[in-house]
Order: sequence, then C-alpha cells, then structure tokens
Amino acid sequence: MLENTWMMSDEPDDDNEASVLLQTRPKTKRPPLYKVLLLNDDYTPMEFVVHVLERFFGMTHAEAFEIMLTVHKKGVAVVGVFSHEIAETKVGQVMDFARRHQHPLQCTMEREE
Ligand code: TYC
Repeated sequence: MLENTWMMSDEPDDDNEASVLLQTRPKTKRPPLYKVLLLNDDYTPMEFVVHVLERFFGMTHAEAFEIMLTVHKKGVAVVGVFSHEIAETKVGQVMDFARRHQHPLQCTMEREE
C-alpha cells in the first residue's frame, strides 16, 4: 500500500497513488434487480387478476390468464423483473388497485440473486 508509518490512518486511502494504479478493473457493478411476485388467495376473482396482469404488466389476455392460473395452482408466481424503483411502483399500483376494489390480492417484491 506504500503508506508511510506516520500516516497512522485505518481508512482505505483512495487518494494514494499506488492504490489507484492497482485498480485494474473498473467498478461497473450493475444495480440489483427485483422480482415482482403475485400471491394466491381464496377470494380475488380470477378475471380481476387477469385484468391486473394486462393493465400493469402489459401482458396479452392469453399470457395473463396463464400466469393467473399458475398463481392459482402453485400459490405464487413471478410476474416481472424490474429495477427497485419500477418494482416498487408496480407493487404499489397493484396493491392500490386491489384495495380500491376490496380484493385481498397481495403483490410483493424480492431481490433477485
Ligand atoms: N384463487 C383465486 C380464486 O379461485 C384466483 C386467484 C388467482 C387469486 C391468482 C389471486 O393472485 C391470484 N378465485
């Protein structure tokens, strides 16, 4: 690190010339992505879920029906993968829309590994 003994600092020294030169690979880490999940329940009408998937996730009727059935049978399905901000917006839109129509539909997000 070529740090003089009189520096006595425990902090990483980014401004140290040797450290900068040793940084061969630029840090270009991409931001994490988030899965938006739709959860099954016993009360939300199937047609409502299909409508949600068409309206907020841009699916065709056939795509939306297929995903709705997957959630109905398996309990949960990923309905899209987005940046943190977009995922939060989608979850908010779905939760708002479901609440306004008094359906217990649940939508959540989860960081993708
Ligand atoms: N299980 C619901 C019913 O039988 C349908 C449903 C599907 C509800 C998907 C929620 O995310 C859901 N009416």
